[in-house]
Amino acid sequence: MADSSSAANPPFNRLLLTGAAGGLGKVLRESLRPLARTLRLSDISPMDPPRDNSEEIQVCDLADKQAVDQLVEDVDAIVHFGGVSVERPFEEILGANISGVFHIYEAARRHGVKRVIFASSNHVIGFHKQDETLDAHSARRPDSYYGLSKSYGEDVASFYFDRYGIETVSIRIGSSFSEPQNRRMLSTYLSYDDLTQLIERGLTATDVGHTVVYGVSANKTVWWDNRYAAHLGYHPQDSSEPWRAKVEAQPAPAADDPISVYQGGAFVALGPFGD
Ligand code: NAI
Ligand code: 15L
Repeated sequence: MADSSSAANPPFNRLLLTGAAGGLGKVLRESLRPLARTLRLSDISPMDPPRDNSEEIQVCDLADKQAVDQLVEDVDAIVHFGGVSVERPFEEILGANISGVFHIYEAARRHGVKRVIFASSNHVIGFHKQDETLDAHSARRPDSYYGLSKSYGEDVASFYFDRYGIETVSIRIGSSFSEPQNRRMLSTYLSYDDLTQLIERGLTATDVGHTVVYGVSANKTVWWDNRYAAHLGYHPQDSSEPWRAKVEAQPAPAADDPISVYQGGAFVALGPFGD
C-alpha cells in the first residue's frame, strides 16, 4: 500500500464513507480527503453537493440491501459510520444498524472489498463500572438496544474476517464531539484529529484481521487499555484536559447517577419504549 501521507498518491482510489450527513461524517468528509482520489459519500439524509470531481454523493438507506449493494460497487474500502447513533426503539435500530451492517458486509463480499472501518461504540461495554479498566478482551456488557446493535456489528466483522478474509477495525468510539460536554466525557473524549488518525491507521496498517480498538484521546483518566491494538500504531495527540475547568464548573451529578457510575453513562437507564 502506498504512503498514506502523500496526497498526490493516495492509498485508495475510491473510499466509501457512510453517515456522511452526520456530525462525524461532516468532519470526516474533510479530513479523509487525502486518503483517496474519490470519496463516495452516502447517507439517508441530504448532503451538500459534491465540491468537485473528487466527491460522489449517493443517498442510500442502509436497510435497503439492493441499494447498499450498488453503493459499494467499485469502492476499495469502507468507513461505515451510518446508522442510528443513540438509543431508540428496537425497530428503528433493526433496519439501520442490524440489517444495515449485514448489508454492508454482504456487499463488501460480493464486490471484493477487503477493508472496513466500523464505527462501534463504548455502549458495547457500557454496563461496566467506571472504576474498571477494560481492554479488547474484556466481556462485552451492552447497555442499550443501540449497544447491542454495535456488539452485533463487531460479531459480523469477526465472522466476515474468519469466513471471507475481509479485514475490519472496529473502533469503540468514546465521545467524539468538538469538546467534552460533561465529567464522564473527560474520560471518554476522542478529538476529531485523533479519530481521523485512528481511521487512517485502521485503513492502512497491515494484517489487522478483526481488531477492536477503543476510540479515545490521551485523556488524563481513561478506562480503556489499547494494548491489543498496538499493531495499528495509533498514538493519540489530544486530551480532554483543556476543557476540565469548564466541565468541572458544571453542577456535579449525584454519585449514584448512572452518568457517575457506568462507563455508558445515561444509556444504561434509557427505555423501555412504548409500554
Ligand atoms: P449522527 O447521528 O450525527 O450520524 C449518523 C448518520 O447516519 C446520520 O447522518 C443519519 O442520517 C445516518 N443514518 C441513520 N439511519 C440511516 C439509514 N437507515 N441509512 C443511512 N444512513 C442512516 O452520529 P455521529 O455522532 O456522527 O456518529 C457517527 C457514527 O459513529 C455512528 O455510527 C455512531 O453510532 C458512531 N459513534 C459516534 C460516537 C460519537 O461520540 N459521536 C460515539 C460512538 C459511536
Ligand atoms: C455514542 O455511541 C453516541 O453515538 C454518541 O452520541 C454519544 O452518546 C457517545 O456514544 C457517548 O457515549 O458519549
